[in-house]
Amino acid sequence: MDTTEIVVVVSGIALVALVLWYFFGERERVAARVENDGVQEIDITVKGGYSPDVVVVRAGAPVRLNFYRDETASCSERVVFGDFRIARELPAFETTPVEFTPERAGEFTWTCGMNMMRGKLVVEPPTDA
Ligand SMILES: [Cu+2]
Repeated sequence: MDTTEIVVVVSGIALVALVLWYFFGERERVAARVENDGVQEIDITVKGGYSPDVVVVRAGAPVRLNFYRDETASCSERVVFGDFRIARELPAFETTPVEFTPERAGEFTWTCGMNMMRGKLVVEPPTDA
C-alpha cells in the first residue's frame, strides 16, 4: 500500500466509527443520586431526546426519574418503560416523576410513545452492604 491508500483506509475507518458513535453511542451517562429516603433520583430533560439518556441505578431500591418536558412536540408527550409496564403522559413544561423499583440488574430501554426517542436505564447489581 502506498500512502494514499493508507490515508483512504484510515479515513474510511474513522468515518465508520463516527457514524456508529453518532447513531449508537451513549450520549450522556449519569448515575442517579441517592436521596435521604433511599430513593435513587435523577432529573431528565425531554427536548428532542432525553438528557441524560443513559441513567445508572442499583437494583433493589426505588428509582424516581423526574422527566421535565421542555417542548410541546407531540413526539415526546408520552414516555414508555416497556420492561416495567409503565407508560406516562408528560405534560409540556412540567416535571413528571416516574417511580418504580428495578428488582434485577440489566439494561432497560425507555422510549417515547412512538418508539423514536430512546433512553437507557442501566441497573447494576445491588452492592453488598
Ligand atoms: Cu416520539
